[in-house]
Amino acid sequence: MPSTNRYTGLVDHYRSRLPLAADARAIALCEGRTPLIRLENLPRRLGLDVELYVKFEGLNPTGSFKDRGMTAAVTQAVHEGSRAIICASTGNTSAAAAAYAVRAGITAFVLIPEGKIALGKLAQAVVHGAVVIQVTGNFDDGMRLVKEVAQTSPVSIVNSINPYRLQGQKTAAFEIVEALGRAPDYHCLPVGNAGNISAYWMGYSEMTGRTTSASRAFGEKPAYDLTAVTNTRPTMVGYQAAGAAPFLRGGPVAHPETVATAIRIGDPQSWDFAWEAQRDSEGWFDECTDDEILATQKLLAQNEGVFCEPASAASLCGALRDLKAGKIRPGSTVVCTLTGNGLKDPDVVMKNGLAGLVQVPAERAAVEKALLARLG
Ligand code: AN7
Repeated sequence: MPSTNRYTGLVDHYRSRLPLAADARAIALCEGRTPLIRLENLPRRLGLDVELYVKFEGLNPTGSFKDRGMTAAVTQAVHEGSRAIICASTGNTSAAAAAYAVRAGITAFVLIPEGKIALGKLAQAVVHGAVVIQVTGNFDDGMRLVKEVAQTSPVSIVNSINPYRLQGQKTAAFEIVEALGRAPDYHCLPVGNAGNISAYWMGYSEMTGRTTSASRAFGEKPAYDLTAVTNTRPTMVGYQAAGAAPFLRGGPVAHPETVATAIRIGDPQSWDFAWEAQRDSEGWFDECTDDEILATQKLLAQNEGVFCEPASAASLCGALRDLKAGKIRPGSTVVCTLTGNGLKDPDVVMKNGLAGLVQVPAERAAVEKALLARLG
């Protein structure tokens, strides 16, 4: 237990609800406790009858939800004596792995796809001193290779096939139930490898005293606290990028393509867990085009002051569409997870971002003229 009330991170805070040894030293960066922001302008301007929140996971220490899973996975790996971790990544997992490895004093190996990774994420892996291995292939190739080399090399896999990753990530659902006093009616997420939607479903389920298949990876009745604090669970809704939508196609996609590089994944590792979430919550999967995703990223930034990365905007994009269509019941409470921070990938917004730039000589009159022309 921490010796003061200072919040140190989710491992110490939720230790009784996690399958970690009591004496495992938390490898932590104060991750978690991210804001649940109620959207005010967008629902009003769009005329939607909804209580709509975003869980802004971009405010975790490395700027994405991956920190939740990484603190748990690295805490366990170090407890087991591991000296090195490895992951394949579209960017955010590698950023988190790199940072938590530094914190633990161990080595991180990260396999990233050729090109197609946001520069900010690569910079994070580099600055934290991870060994960056660029694979001439995509994320799915990297994932396959990680599984192969981990069979013979002394490295711990910290992709979400590591069950401690989902354990850490389930705590986001705990925080939401605590903040709202109950579970939302709907929870919407972007889906890539499908670990996060599986983790939220586990978290919401455990808040009602139930288990899921992901919980039962730690035994039929897991040796951690399942005390019920609410009786309802949300309908889980997963949104994919149209060019990388295996859940819509019914099987792996060989050549995934999307501007939302974080979810450019064709062969999701948590396939069965995610279908369980869909089935048991009576939810659904849907897809968003790249244009819709980018438009939603901008809509959110320009109406609410929240800047998320493209992949994250998929959750809000789909939710707004399903709200307009009435597929999400009017009057509902809806939470969308914004998985990552927009600052990681400025290139995508700067492509057309300089179009509105106003250039003037360094003179007061010129600046005043520019102001007047825009004050209406
Ligand atoms: C911002 O970093 O898979 O469905 O290697 O970075 O749990 O995979 C990232 C995934 C959504 C999808 N939003 O979550 C990686 C990686 C952002 C992400 C997802 C990712 P999952």
